[in-house]
Amino acid sequence: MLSHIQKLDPEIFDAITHEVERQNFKLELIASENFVSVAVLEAMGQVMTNKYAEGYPAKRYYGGCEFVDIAEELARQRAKTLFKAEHANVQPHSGSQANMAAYFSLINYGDKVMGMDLAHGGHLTHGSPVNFSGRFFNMVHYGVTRDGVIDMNQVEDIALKERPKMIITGASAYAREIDFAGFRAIADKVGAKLVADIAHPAGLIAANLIASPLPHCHLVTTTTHKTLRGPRGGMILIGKDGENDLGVKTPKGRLKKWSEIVDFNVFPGFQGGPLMHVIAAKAVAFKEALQPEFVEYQKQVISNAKALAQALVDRGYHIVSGGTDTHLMLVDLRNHDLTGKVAEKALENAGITVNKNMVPFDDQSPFVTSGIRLGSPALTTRGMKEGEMREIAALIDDVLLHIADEAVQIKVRGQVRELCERFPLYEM
Ligand code: DSN
Repeated sequence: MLSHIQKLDPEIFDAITHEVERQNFKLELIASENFVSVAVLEAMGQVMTNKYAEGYPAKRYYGGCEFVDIAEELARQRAKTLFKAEHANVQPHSGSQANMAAYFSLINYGDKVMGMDLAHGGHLTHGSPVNFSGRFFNMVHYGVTRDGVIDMNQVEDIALKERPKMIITGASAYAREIDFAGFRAIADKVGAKLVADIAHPAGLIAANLIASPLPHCHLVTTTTHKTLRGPRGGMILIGKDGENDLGVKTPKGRLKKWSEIVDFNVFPGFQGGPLMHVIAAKAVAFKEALQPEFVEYQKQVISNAKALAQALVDRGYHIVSGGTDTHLMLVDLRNHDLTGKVAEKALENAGITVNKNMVPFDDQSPFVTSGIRLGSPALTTRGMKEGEMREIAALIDDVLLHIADEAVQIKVRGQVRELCERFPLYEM
């Protein structure tokens, strides 16, 4: 494996080899990460990377697209089947670019948009002032209550007061199911368009384990690499396509359908040539996600997250909102007198990879934070179950209770390695 890179570029070969080792022998608890199959890896590492294919299948600006057309058409069809969608655009290079195309498909520059506060679990592209969303649009925010949950009455009050043109729902660090039907009722009340960003729970939604936003939203955006377990990338879905009543201006004049306006905004709006090797890998991942084993996997993702959350609660940790309905949880470390930054570092030294994360009503900066976010998708892919989650809670507790004790970190690192060896991942 990788023998050509080894010969040509030993530095990159070494970096990749060390990364394979890191993934194999450390505990990956970052909620937005997963391990793709070797079939998905193969699809990404093949010659479709060489091909320019601006445009869409059967309507390209380049010759020689007959085979990449097959890949993109399969990816689109499989995505539609998986999410019960009438339209899928599989070209966005990332979730952020999918979101950017979604904003400009539904509203105009400068319009008012309501999104979840980043500090309460939202995403950068839901209105952070340092992101395009906060710079190009007039953003207002909703958050969670002191109990850590979204209160739909509060969301409605803010929407009625602010009257946004668009509402973007979805989150990066929210452990509970989102009431998409409730969001649609509020959007209709104020005449707003509704977008759901399902980057985090997309796999759980595809497996029908939590409610789908597709019937309720004008557009749905996602990444393809989190719970969905595909290659790194983005996608836009439309539950029910229809006549565009939006009045969004394009240099092409008034496009007839929402699918047309979305496709126009992805290419040529914000992107040039699509990454055809990644689109082929998306198709492979969607095929995997259509198999019955994928549903079993997602059920285990949720059971594992619940088991980990409960084991941490039993050890005295405060989980925001008290638990999880999904694949992730947010641990508020204030009752342990720890910051997220210190905890992330100590856990990393012990072979446990997590990310520091703001908790609602945090008084620490985003670089320090009072919490850590944990997720079960990657370890569930390795085959770990509830018993291993309880073992991992004990390892986390050991490190955090002895935060400055390097000997404990070294001991736990050994235990982590043993645990990982029981669940082999990639061949070296
Ligand atoms: N940065 C991703 C996450 O970790 O949730 C979201 O884009």
